Amino acid sequence: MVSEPSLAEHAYVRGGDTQTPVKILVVGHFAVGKTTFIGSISEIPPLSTEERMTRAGETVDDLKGVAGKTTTTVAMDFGRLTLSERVVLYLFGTPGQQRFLQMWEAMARGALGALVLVDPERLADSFAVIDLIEQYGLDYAIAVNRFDGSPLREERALREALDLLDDTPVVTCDARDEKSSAQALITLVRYLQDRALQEQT
Ligand SMILES: Nc1nc2c(ncn2[C@@H]2O[C@H](COP(=O)(O)OP(=O)(O)OP(=O)(O)O)[C@@H](O)[C@H]2O)c(=O)[nH]1
Ligand SMILES: [Mg+2]
Repeated sequence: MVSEPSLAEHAYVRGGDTQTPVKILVVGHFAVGKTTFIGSISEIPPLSTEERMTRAGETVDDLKGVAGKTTTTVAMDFGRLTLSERVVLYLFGTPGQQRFLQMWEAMARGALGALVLVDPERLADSFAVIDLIEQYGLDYAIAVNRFDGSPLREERALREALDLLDDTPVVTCDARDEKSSAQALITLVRYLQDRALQEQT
């Protein structure tokens, strides 16, 4: 089980301002848009560990619907987003494939919560990722990454399909769009703050 971080912990001083670094995981199944999301939003050049995919991977990673994809993240994505004078998000893009399981222990440590990117056309692919997040006891919000042409699924049906709790936030986003991605993160952070407050009372 991961240690219990809080928004008030690990405050550090920079340039006279007190800022709180908050570690957030951006997770999701293969090709759901994690690298795109962090790339669109990070205020520092995002660290990405992309490698060209080989034919050998075709049997492992399902390229249905993302045939133009030529690279995959082999370790993680990393980016930073200053949300306010007080809160700086450190974003860790974490692969959802089972073969990366051993990375989760390190990734989840100290994380305040997770944004789970979901492709509405591949909902079943998200089950394993959500199981992992719950296993690590992380609070999360769902961001439905709408690929062009994908039908807008009713939120209620999506909640049922993913077996979400009533208070788990669900937002729609376009991972390529900075504003839309920021909105998804703001929704997550507000939810995490509410959860932290609830735990205090
Ligand atoms: N049309 C559309 N394409 C998208 C969107 N988000 C991502 N893509 C494309 O989908 C493909 C996969 O995106 P990535 O960001 O590489 O996905 P990933 O989750 O990092 O993939 P892995 O690291 O390999 O698991 C890329 O070709 C993106 O350009 C979106 O919102 N709309
Ligand atoms: Mg990636």
